[in-house]
Amino acid sequence: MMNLDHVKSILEDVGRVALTTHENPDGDGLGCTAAMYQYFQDIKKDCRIILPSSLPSEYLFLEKDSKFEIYSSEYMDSWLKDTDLVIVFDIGDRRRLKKIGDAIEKYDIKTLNIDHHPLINDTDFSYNLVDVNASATGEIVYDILEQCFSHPMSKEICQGIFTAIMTDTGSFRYSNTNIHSHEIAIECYKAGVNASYIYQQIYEASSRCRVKLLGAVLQDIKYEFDGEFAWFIVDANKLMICDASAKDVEGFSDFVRTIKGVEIALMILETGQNRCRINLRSKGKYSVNNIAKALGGGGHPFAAGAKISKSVEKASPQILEVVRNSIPLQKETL
Ligand SMILES: [Mn+2]
Repeated sequence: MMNLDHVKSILEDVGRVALTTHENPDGDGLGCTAAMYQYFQDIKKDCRIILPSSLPSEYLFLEKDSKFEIYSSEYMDSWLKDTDLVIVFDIGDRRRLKKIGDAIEKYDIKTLNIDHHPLINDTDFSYNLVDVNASATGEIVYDILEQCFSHPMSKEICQGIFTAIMTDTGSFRYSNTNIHSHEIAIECYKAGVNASYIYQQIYEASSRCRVKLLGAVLQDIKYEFDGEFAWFIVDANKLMICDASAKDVEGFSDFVRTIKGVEIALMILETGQNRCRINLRSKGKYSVNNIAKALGGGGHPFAAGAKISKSVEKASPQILEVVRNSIPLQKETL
């Protein structure tokens, strides 16, 4: 594990650098790449942001100078092969790099992992800067720029940092919110960041299809363990009826967790004929990352997920069994 001084010397020495985050990128990963990109632009370093999958529309406000690019080996490998370092933000699991991970291996590029997820395997990356107590990876990025480089925290940089922390703390409401996340928010305000503008871009821009889908989901929540466990399935049929797509479910499990008495919210999302994805949210009484881990995924104690290569019909009973076994076991140790 590295400290900030190590990271500083690596970043100072590096020539060409690529920035990336996990597939289906979220506000934390995108905010980090946007902030770091702006820093490298400011100091005139050769830098590109290369994402494993497309930018969700609610984050288009972070886009400037077409800086977000989607990985394509055909168009990017000639640039990528001479890259000295790929900085990977908020990844949680190396597999979430998708094809970028293959290119990194192929061209033997050094990697720096900056994250607040627990490290699964410390040999996955050349260097690791991991702090599981950080509310967001954006908090770590802020500290690097502020403490290592005393770089001016411009509005552009702070907009990325604020987006990262705001989205990962549920707008400064979740249990991971800490003093430092608020301190950084103050610095972002000072730099001119417009918090309500960012909030509206991300959370007040639901399509009608998304709201229709949420309505359908809410009709169909199942409760178990005296209402402590709430779960729901979003299958292809539901998506079709509502004219919605998988990206519209963002935030649904957070919403179900807001129900009184619910300690664990689970979403099972059908993502293909033999593929589904689960999202787990906990209010804090139970950990859910071990449940996700048992199903081949991972995450934070109170927010975790997994991808399962099975049909939703086959996977659902297995997923539910893992949760149903875990709750009484965890109860014993409370
Ligand atoms: Mn994060």
